[in-house]
Amino acid sequence: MAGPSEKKEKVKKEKVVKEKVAKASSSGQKKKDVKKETGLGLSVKKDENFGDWYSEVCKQDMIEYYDISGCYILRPWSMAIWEIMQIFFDAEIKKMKVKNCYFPLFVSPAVLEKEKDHIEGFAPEVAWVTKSGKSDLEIPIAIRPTSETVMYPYYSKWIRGHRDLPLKLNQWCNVVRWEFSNPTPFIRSREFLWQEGHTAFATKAEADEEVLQILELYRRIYEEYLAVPVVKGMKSENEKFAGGLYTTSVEAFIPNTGRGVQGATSHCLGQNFAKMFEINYENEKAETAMVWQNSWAYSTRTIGVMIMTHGDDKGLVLPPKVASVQVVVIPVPYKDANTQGIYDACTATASALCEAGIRAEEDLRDNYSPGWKYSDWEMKGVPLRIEIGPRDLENDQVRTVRRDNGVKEDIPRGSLVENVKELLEKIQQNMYEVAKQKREACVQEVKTWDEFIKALNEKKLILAPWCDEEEVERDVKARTKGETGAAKTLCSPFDQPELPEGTLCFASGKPAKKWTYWGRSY
Ligand code: 87F
Repeated sequence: MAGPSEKKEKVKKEKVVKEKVAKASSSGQKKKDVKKETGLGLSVKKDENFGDWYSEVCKQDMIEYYDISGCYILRPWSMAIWEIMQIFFDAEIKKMKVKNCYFPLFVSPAVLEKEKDHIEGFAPEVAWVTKSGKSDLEIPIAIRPTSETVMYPYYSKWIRGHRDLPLKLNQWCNVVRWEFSNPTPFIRSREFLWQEGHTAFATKAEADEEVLQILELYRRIYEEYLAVPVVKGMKSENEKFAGGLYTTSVEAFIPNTGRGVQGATSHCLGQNFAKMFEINYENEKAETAMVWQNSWAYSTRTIGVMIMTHGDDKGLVLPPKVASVQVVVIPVPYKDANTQGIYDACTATASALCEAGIRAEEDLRDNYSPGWKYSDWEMKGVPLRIEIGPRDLENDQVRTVRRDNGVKEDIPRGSLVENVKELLEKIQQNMYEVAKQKREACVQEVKTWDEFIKALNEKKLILAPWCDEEEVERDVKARTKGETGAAKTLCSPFDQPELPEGTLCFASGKPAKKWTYWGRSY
């Protein structure tokens, strides 16, 4: 039992904590109050202040800021996008015989530090739980930043003979990395959602093949779902996952900031972890052999890349394939025209679309004008708007308005479903094409250091012949260090342009080995 003085101490401490909490939340409140109340529409333009534009767009419907820096609430509007990608990817990896599992969030220090080399550089980002209630834990517990060290002791246990291979597991989970550089919703947050796949094979050839199969799925998520063009390629020795053998990635590019962004990674770990965790098996010849491993992940960062790529001065622009509402139907009543008839037509239109598998919704709110609703749904990024007014009712048609390019078209109600399906496909395709053109316009081939610096200052995505030496990449980083971050390699594209005999490295003047993309990055 606590004595009176201890009790007093407890009350005092609780008061301090309460005050701290109140202060933290009121300062958050203040920020909100100060923010200009803009009503509908954004207060910043994408071209004028990209950073503010991005956070404003995110804050409209996708996320809510939280009272812990770098942590964000994913609201239904963004979570739905995550779920749609999840359904696609989960089904695809199941076709590849990958099975889902779930490992604990907590990692003991012994397990976390088992693989010293790999954890060393990352150590400052690991978050620890040190208390339960008011008492210190005897041994602090880490929160997973990734799960290699969590999972692999059990791979060692579960893999005994060649019949246990391949072992292909995936988990959908959250991870925590206590980042210190500026947090950005979706792009860099301290907690994020991802899938992490961890597989083990008898041969390197099988592992190599899977690395590329997974990378192709990541390309499809970006290009087919998010309508974001990406480059598939190999990471440099400096930029690969240090614990692995080689790293492949899909890389996106944000023209407004001139920054590359690593979209997802698929690593071949080689036998490094197998050695460390003794993941051995008895092969057909009854010899002891070591497994070959891969790991791969994509995260909620995908959503941020999509927002940055397609959003405009009116707000979000969602690709139809990931939009939780693909079509919104808005009544446009006019004076004493047949208002009920218009409302009924809207409901019927949305139902017909839903029945055909299109995600449609009618907006019958009677406290907003049609114009207000147009802006509201434009801000939310809904790909297609349907308007129904007295004239449309009369002509047995509806008016469609595309979010991506504003094009209006009247379509007969008789062919509603086919026409809308076609329009959604066109929007999806067009969004990809436009994004690709914008990216292509930023690609700059350079041959010399001067050209490189000029292109870097012009926010280009730089493609340069490189000698592929670690020392040279480090040197480029050092020579380009500035307020906006240093330039580094993004990847060497698998699709290599021709490299004529005698081409020299732009940075070292040594013979070039390959073309590599360079730039500042997120
Ligand atoms: C931060 C703290 C501790 C990245 C970290 O990419 C450890 C790490 O290991 C860490 N940040 N990494 C590399 C993650 C590699 C790998 N893990 C599985 C992936 C794909 C999924």
